Amino acid sequence: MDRTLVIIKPDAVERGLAGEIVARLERKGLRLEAAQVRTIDASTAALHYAEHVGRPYYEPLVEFITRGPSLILVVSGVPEVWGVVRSLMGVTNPLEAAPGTIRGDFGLITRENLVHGSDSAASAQREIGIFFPELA
Ligand code: FUP
Repeated sequence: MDRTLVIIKPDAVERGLAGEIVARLERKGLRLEAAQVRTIDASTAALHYAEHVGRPYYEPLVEFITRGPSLILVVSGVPEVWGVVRSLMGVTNPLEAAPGTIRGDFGLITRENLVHGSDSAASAQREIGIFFPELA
């Protein structure tokens, strides 16, 4: 899969970091294939985060991701591009994410960790289908 889904989450949009995050993806050499500012609704969030249903953080996670506009992207540029995006993002907990990564440079809170990137080629295909069915 040569494309992956990126969500620049409501916290990043609220903080004016969307451009910085897009710039990091572009400077790495990745290309934008689709981009849309959208407030994710509850049913779309439930589809996207289906694997997290039942976890203690699930309800607040859905509340967070639906609270305001996100910038949703499809990016390409290299085979297994999902892995490139994941390395630019850093690990889930921003306190543990390496400096130089998006989460390591800009975050403090696990729930509000600025950015989502698909975690496999199969996830990329599934998630692009949720947000950009016309590209699937
Ligand atoms: P990641 O793949 O790094 O985005 O992280 P996960 O798929 O494990 O989790 C998805 C989102 O759930 C995270 F971005 C933040 C949230 N989360 C929590 O709020 N608390 C947790 O303990 C784990 C995840």
